[in-house]
Amino acid sequence: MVAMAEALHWHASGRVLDCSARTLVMGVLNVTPDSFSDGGRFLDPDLAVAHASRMVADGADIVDVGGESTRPGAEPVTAEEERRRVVSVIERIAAEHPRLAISIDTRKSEVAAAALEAGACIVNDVSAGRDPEMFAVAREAGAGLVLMHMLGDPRTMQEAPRYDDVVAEVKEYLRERIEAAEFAGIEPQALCVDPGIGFGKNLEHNLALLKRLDAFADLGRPVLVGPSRKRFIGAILDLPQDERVEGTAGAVAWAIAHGAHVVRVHDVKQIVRAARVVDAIARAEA
Ligand code: HH2
Repeated sequence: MVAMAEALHWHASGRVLDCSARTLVMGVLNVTPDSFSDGGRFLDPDLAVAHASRMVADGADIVDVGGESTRPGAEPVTAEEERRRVVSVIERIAAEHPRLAISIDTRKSEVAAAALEAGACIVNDVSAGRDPEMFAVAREAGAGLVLMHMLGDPRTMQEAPRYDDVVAEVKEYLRERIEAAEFAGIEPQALCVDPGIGFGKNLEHNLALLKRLDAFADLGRPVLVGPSRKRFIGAILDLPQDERVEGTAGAVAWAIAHGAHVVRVHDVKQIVRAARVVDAIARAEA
Protein backbone atom coordinates (compact mmCIF):
# COMPACT_ATOMS: atom_id res chain seq x y z
CA MET A 1 0.00 0.00 0.00
CA VAL A 2 1.03 3.53 -0.71
CA ALA A 3 1.78 6.26 1.83
CA MET A 4 -0.39 9.30 1.13
CA ALA A 5 1.91 11.95 2.57
CA GLU A 6 3.69 13.69 -0.29
CA ALA A 7 1.99 16.56 -2.10
CA LEU A 8 1.92 16.03 -5.83
CA HIS A 9 0.78 18.73 -8.20
CA TRP A 10 0.10 18.52 -11.92
CA HIS A 11 0.57 21.75 -13.88
CA ALA A 12 -1.61 22.27 -16.95
CA SER A 13 -1.75 25.58 -18.82
CA GLY A 14 -1.78 27.74 -15.71
CA ARG A 15 -3.93 25.36 -13.67
CA VAL A 16 -2.61 23.31 -10.80
CA LEU A 17 -4.34 19.99 -10.26
CA ASP A 18 -3.83 18.70 -6.75
CA CYS A 19 -3.19 14.97 -7.03
CA SER A 20 -2.70 14.46 -3.29
CA ALA A 21 -5.95 15.63 -1.71
CA ARG A 22 -8.06 12.98 -3.43
CA THR A 23 -8.12 10.84 -6.55
CA LEU A 24 -8.87 12.79 -9.70
CA VAL A 25 -11.47 11.29 -12.00
CA MET A 26 -11.06 11.75 -15.74
CA GLY A 27 -14.28 11.09 -17.66
CA VAL A 28 -14.03 9.63 -21.17
CA LEU A 29 -15.75 11.37 -24.08
CA ASN A 30 -15.09 9.65 -27.38
CA VAL A 31 -16.31 11.65 -30.36
CA THR A 32 -15.71 8.68 -32.66
CA PRO A 33 -17.80 6.18 -34.61
CA ASP A 34 -15.74 3.18 -33.51
CA SER A 35 -14.48 3.39 -29.90
CA PHE A 36 -14.73 0.01 -28.21
CA SER A 37 -17.23 1.11 -25.61
CA ASP A 38 -18.96 4.40 -26.46
CA GLY A 39 -18.21 4.52 -30.21
CA GLY A 40 -20.95 6.27 -32.21
CA ARG A 41 -22.83 7.52 -29.14
CA PHE A 42 -21.38 11.04 -29.03
CA LEU A 43 -20.59 11.85 -32.67
CA ASP A 44 -23.38 14.44 -32.57
CA PRO A 45 -21.76 17.50 -30.93
CA ASP A 46 -24.92 18.29 -28.93
CA LEU A 47 -24.87 14.81 -27.41
CA ALA A 48 -21.12 15.05 -26.77
CA VAL A 49 -21.44 18.36 -24.91
CA ALA A 50 -24.44 17.09 -22.93
CA HIS A 51 -22.48 14.00 -21.92
CA ALA A 52 -19.55 16.16 -20.78
CA SER A 53 -21.96 18.20 -18.64
CA ARG A 54 -23.38 14.98 -17.18
CA MET A 55 -19.88 13.81 -16.25
CA VAL A 56 -19.10 17.19 -14.65
CA ALA A 57 -22.31 16.99 -12.62
CA ASP A 58 -21.32 13.46 -11.61
CA GLY A 59 -17.99 14.70 -10.26
CA ALA A 60 -15.45 14.45 -13.10
CA ASP A 61 -12.36 16.57 -12.51
CA ILE A 62 -11.16 16.22 -16.10
CA VAL A 63 -13.02 15.41 -19.31
CA ASP A 64 -10.88 13.56 -21.87
CA VAL A 65 -12.04 14.24 -25.42
CA GLY A 66 -10.89 11.82 -28.12
CA GLY A 67 -11.45 11.85 -31.88
CA GLU A 68 -9.63 8.64 -32.76
CA SER A 69 -10.23 5.17 -31.38
CA THR A 70 -7.10 3.40 -30.14
CA ARG A 71 -8.85 0.10 -29.45
CA PRO A 72 -6.92 -2.97 -30.65
CA GLY A 73 -7.17 -3.22 -34.44
CA ALA A 74 -8.55 0.33 -34.90
CA GLU A 75 -7.79 2.05 -38.21
CA PRO A 76 -6.08 5.45 -37.93
CA VAL A 77 -7.97 8.61 -38.94
CA THR A 78 -6.54 11.70 -40.64
CA ALA A 79 -5.56 14.72 -38.54
CA GLU A 80 -8.14 16.79 -40.39
CA GLU A 81 -10.98 14.42 -39.52
CA GLU A 82 -9.82 14.06 -35.93
CA ARG A 83 -9.62 17.84 -35.54
CA ARG A 84 -13.05 18.27 -37.07
CA ARG A 85 -14.52 15.86 -34.53
CA VAL A 86 -13.00 17.41 -31.41
CA VAL A 87 -12.40 21.16 -31.81
CA SER A 88 -15.94 22.53 -31.72
CA VAL A 89 -16.90 20.09 -28.97
CA ILE A 90 -13.97 21.28 -26.83
CA GLU A 91 -14.84 24.93 -27.49
CA ARG A 92 -18.39 24.36 -26.35
CA ILE A 93 -17.44 22.35 -23.25
CA ALA A 94 -14.85 24.98 -22.28
CA ALA A 95 -17.45 27.75 -22.67
CA GLU A 96 -19.99 25.92 -20.53
CA HIS A 97 -17.50 24.73 -17.90
CA PRO A 98 -14.72 27.31 -17.64
CA ARG A 99 -13.24 25.75 -14.49
CA LEU A 100 -13.13 22.22 -15.90
CA ALA A 101 -9.81 20.73 -16.99
CA ILE A 102 -10.22 19.35 -20.51
CA SER A 103 -7.74 16.90 -21.99
CA ILE A 104 -7.31 15.94 -25.61
CA ASP A 105 -6.70 12.24 -26.25
CA THR A 106 -4.55 12.31 -29.37
CA ARG A 107 -1.28 11.07 -30.82
CA LYS A 108 -1.08 13.93 -33.34
CA SER A 109 0.62 17.24 -32.52
CA GLU A 110 -1.58 19.04 -35.03
CA VAL A 111 -4.74 17.88 -33.26
CA ALA A 112 -3.22 18.63 -29.86
CA ALA A 113 -2.37 22.20 -30.93
CA ALA A 114 -5.90 22.83 -32.20
CA ALA A 115 -7.45 21.33 -29.08
CA LEU A 116 -5.26 23.41 -26.75
CA GLU A 117 -6.22 26.50 -28.72
CA ALA A 118 -9.89 25.51 -28.34
CA GLY A 119 -9.64 25.30 -24.54
CA ALA A 120 -8.01 21.99 -23.56
CA CYS A 121 -5.20 22.20 -20.99
CA ILE A 122 -3.85 18.63 -21.03
CA VAL A 123 -2.60 16.43 -23.87
CA ASN A 124 -3.25 12.74 -23.28
CA ASP A 125 -0.87 11.06 -25.70
CA VAL A 126 -1.08 7.25 -25.71
CA SER A 127 2.09 7.20 -27.82
CA ALA A 128 4.06 9.33 -25.31
CA GLY A 129 5.37 11.79 -27.86
CA ARG A 130 6.14 9.69 -30.93
CA ASP A 131 4.98 12.58 -33.11
CA PRO A 132 8.21 14.62 -33.26
CA GLU A 133 6.32 17.92 -32.77
CA MET A 134 4.24 16.78 -29.80
CA PHE A 135 6.61 17.89 -27.05
CA ALA A 136 7.06 21.32 -28.63
CA VAL A 137 3.29 21.81 -28.86
CA ALA A 138 2.78 20.83 -25.22
CA ARG A 139 5.72 22.96 -24.08
CA GLU A 140 4.59 26.09 -25.92
CA ALA A 141 1.12 25.89 -24.39
CA GLY A 142 2.51 24.97 -20.95
CA ALA A 143 0.01 22.11 -21.14
CA GLY A 144 -0.16 19.05 -18.93
CA LEU A 145 1.01 15.92 -20.74
CA VAL A 146 0.13 12.28 -20.11
CA LEU A 147 2.89 9.92 -21.20
CA MET A 148 1.41 6.43 -21.69
CA HIS A 149 3.11 3.14 -22.46
CA MET A 150 1.95 1.33 -25.59
CA LEU A 151 3.72 -1.56 -27.30
CA GLY A 152 3.72 -0.93 -31.06
CA ASP A 153 0.54 0.68 -32.37
CA PRO A 154 -3.18 0.00 -31.99
CA ARG A 155 -3.46 -1.97 -35.24
CA THR A 156 -1.03 -4.66 -34.14
CA MET A 157 -0.42 -4.23 -30.41
CA GLN A 158 -2.46 -7.25 -29.30
CA GLU A 159 -0.67 -9.68 -31.64
CA ALA A 160 1.16 -11.79 -29.03
CA PRO A 161 2.68 -9.01 -26.89
CA ARG A 162 5.69 -10.23 -24.93
CA TYR A 163 7.88 -8.92 -22.13
CA ASP A 164 10.53 -10.50 -19.93
CA ASP A 165 9.42 -8.33 -17.00
CA VAL A 166 6.42 -6.22 -17.91
CA VAL A 167 6.58 -3.93 -14.86
CA ALA A 168 10.29 -3.19 -15.20
CA GLU A 169 10.06 -2.65 -18.97
CA VAL A 170 7.03 -0.36 -18.82
CA LYS A 171 8.59 1.61 -16.00
CA GLU A 172 11.88 1.98 -17.85
CA TYR A 173 10.03 3.17 -20.94
CA LEU A 174 8.13 5.79 -18.92
CA ARG A 175 11.34 6.94 -17.26
CA GLU A 176 12.92 7.37 -20.69
CA ARG A 177 9.89 9.32 -22.01
CA ILE A 178 9.96 11.62 -18.95
CA GLU A 179 13.60 12.34 -19.69
CA ALA A 180 12.86 12.97 -23.37
CA ALA A 181 9.99 15.34 -22.51
CA GLU A 182 12.14 17.23 -20.02
CA PHE A 183 14.99 17.38 -22.53
CA ALA A 184 12.51 18.98 -24.95
CA GLY A 185 11.89 21.70 -22.37
CA ILE A 186 8.68 20.51 -20.73
CA GLU A 187 8.61 21.25 -17.01
CA PRO A 188 8.56 18.07 -14.89
CA GLN A 189 5.41 19.23 -13.07
CA ALA A 190 3.48 19.11 -16.35
CA LEU A 191 3.99 15.36 -16.73
CA CYS A 192 1.81 12.44 -15.69
CA VAL A 193 2.56 8.77 -16.42
CA ASP A 194 0.32 5.85 -17.37
CA PRO A 195 1.27 2.15 -17.71
CA GLY A 196 -1.28 1.78 -20.54
CA ILE A 197 -3.63 -0.99 -19.46
CA GLY A 198 -4.61 -3.01 -22.55
CA PHE A 199 -2.15 -1.35 -24.92
CA GLY A 200 -0.03 -4.27 -26.13
CA LYS A 201 -0.65 -6.35 -22.99
CA ASN A 202 -2.35 -9.67 -22.37
CA LEU A 203 -4.39 -10.51 -19.27
CA GLU A 204 -1.34 -11.55 -17.29
CA HIS A 205 0.52 -8.33 -18.21
CA ASN A 206 -2.42 -6.12 -17.21
CA LEU A 207 -2.80 -7.89 -13.89
CA ALA A 208 0.92 -7.65 -13.16
CA LEU A 209 0.94 -3.91 -13.91
CA LEU A 210 -2.00 -3.31 -11.60
CA LYS A 211 -0.66 -5.58 -8.89
CA ARG A 212 2.69 -3.77 -8.88
CA LEU A 213 1.36 -0.28 -9.59
CA ASP A 214 3.21 1.05 -6.55
CA ALA A 215 6.45 0.43 -8.46
CA PHE A 216 5.66 3.54 -10.54
CA ALA A 217 5.61 5.90 -7.55
CA ASP A 218 9.32 6.63 -7.67
CA LEU A 219 9.01 8.11 -11.15
CA GLY A 220 7.92 11.10 -9.06
CA ARG A 221 4.94 12.04 -11.19
CA PRO A 222 1.17 11.48 -10.87
CA VAL A 223 0.12 8.01 -12.05
CA LEU A 224 -2.94 7.72 -14.29
CA VAL A 225 -4.66 4.39 -14.85
CA GLY A 226 -7.34 3.54 -17.41
CA PRO A 227 -8.90 0.14 -16.72
CA SER A 228 -12.45 1.24 -17.61
CA ARG A 229 -14.61 -1.51 -19.16
CA LYS A 230 -11.51 -3.04 -20.73
CA ARG A 231 -11.11 -6.51 -22.13
CA PHE A 232 -9.18 -7.87 -19.13
CA ILE A 233 -12.27 -7.21 -17.00
CA GLY A 234 -14.43 -8.97 -19.58
CA ALA A 235 -12.02 -11.91 -19.53
CA ILE A 236 -12.20 -12.23 -15.74
CA LEU A 237 -15.97 -11.82 -15.47
CA ASP A 238 -17.04 -13.17 -18.85
CA LEU A 239 -19.22 -10.11 -19.37
CA PRO A 240 -19.70 -7.70 -22.30
CA GLN A 241 -18.33 -4.15 -22.07
CA ASP A 242 -21.65 -2.60 -21.01
CA GLU A 243 -21.67 -4.83 -17.91
CA ARG A 244 -18.20 -4.08 -16.62
CA VAL A 245 -18.85 -1.17 -14.27
CA GLU A 246 -18.45 -3.23 -11.08
CA GLY A 247 -15.31 -4.84 -12.45
CA THR A 248 -14.02 -1.37 -13.30
CA ALA A 249 -14.78 -0.21 -9.75
CA GLY A 250 -12.81 -3.16 -8.39
CA ALA A 251 -9.81 -2.36 -10.57
CA VAL A 252 -10.03 1.34 -9.72
CA ALA A 253 -10.21 0.65 -5.97
CA TRP A 254 -7.12 -1.53 -6.18
CA ALA A 255 -5.32 1.05 -8.32
CA ILE A 256 -6.05 3.91 -5.92
CA ALA A 257 -4.89 1.86 -2.95
CA HIS A 258 -1.66 1.12 -4.84
CA GLY A 259 -0.76 4.61 -5.97
CA ALA A 260 -3.05 5.82 -8.79
CA HIS A 261 -3.66 9.57 -8.63
CA VAL A 262 -5.93 9.85 -11.68
CA VAL A 263 -8.39 7.26 -13.03
CA ARG A 264 -9.76 7.43 -16.57
CA VAL A 265 -13.29 6.02 -16.69
CA HIS A 266 -16.55 5.95 -18.64
CA ASP A 267 -18.90 5.49 -15.68
CA VAL A 268 -18.10 8.67 -13.79
CA LYS A 269 -20.99 8.67 -11.33
CA GLN A 270 -20.33 5.17 -10.01
CA ILE A 271 -16.55 5.45 -10.05
CA VAL A 272 -16.49 8.83 -8.26
CA ARG A 273 -18.48 7.21 -5.45
CA ALA A 274 -16.13 4.24 -5.28
CA ALA A 275 -13.07 6.50 -5.39
CA ARG A 276 -14.31 8.72 -2.56
CA VAL A 277 -14.70 5.72 -0.29
CA VAL A 278 -11.23 4.42 -1.09
CA ASP A 279 -9.81 7.93 -0.61
CA ALA A 280 -11.43 8.19 2.83
CA ILE A 281 -10.01 4.83 3.91
CA ALA A 282 -6.58 5.66 2.53
CA ARG A 283 -6.47 8.96 4.41
CA ALA A 284 -7.95 7.72 7.70
CA GLU A 285 -5.84 8.22 10.83
CA ALA A 286 -4.96 4.72 11.91
N1 HH2 B 1 -7.34 4.00 -22.84
C1 HH2 B 1 -8.03 4.28 -23.97
C2 HH2 B 1 -7.86 5.52 -24.61
N2 HH2 B 1 -7.03 6.45 -24.10
N3 HH2 B 1 -5.52 7.14 -22.43
C3 HH2 B 1 -4.82 6.88 -21.31
N4 HH2 B 1 -3.99 7.79 -20.80
N5 HH2 B 1 -4.93 5.67 -20.66
C4 HH2 B 1 -5.75 4.68 -21.11
O1 HH2 B 1 -5.77 3.59 -20.50
C5 HH2 B 1 -6.50 4.93 -22.31
C6 HH2 B 1 -6.35 6.20 -22.95
C7 HH2 B 1 -8.96 3.28 -24.55
O2 HH2 B 1 -10.27 3.46 -24.08
P1 HH2 B 1 -11.42 4.24 -24.88
O3 HH2 B 1 -11.07 5.68 -25.07
O4 HH2 B 1 -12.71 4.01 -24.19
O5 HH2 B 1 -11.52 3.49 -26.25
P2 HH2 B 1 -11.07 3.87 -27.72
O6 HH2 B 1 -9.58 3.96 -27.74
O7 HH2 B 1 -11.60 2.73 -28.55
O8 HH2 B 1 -11.68 5.19 -28.11
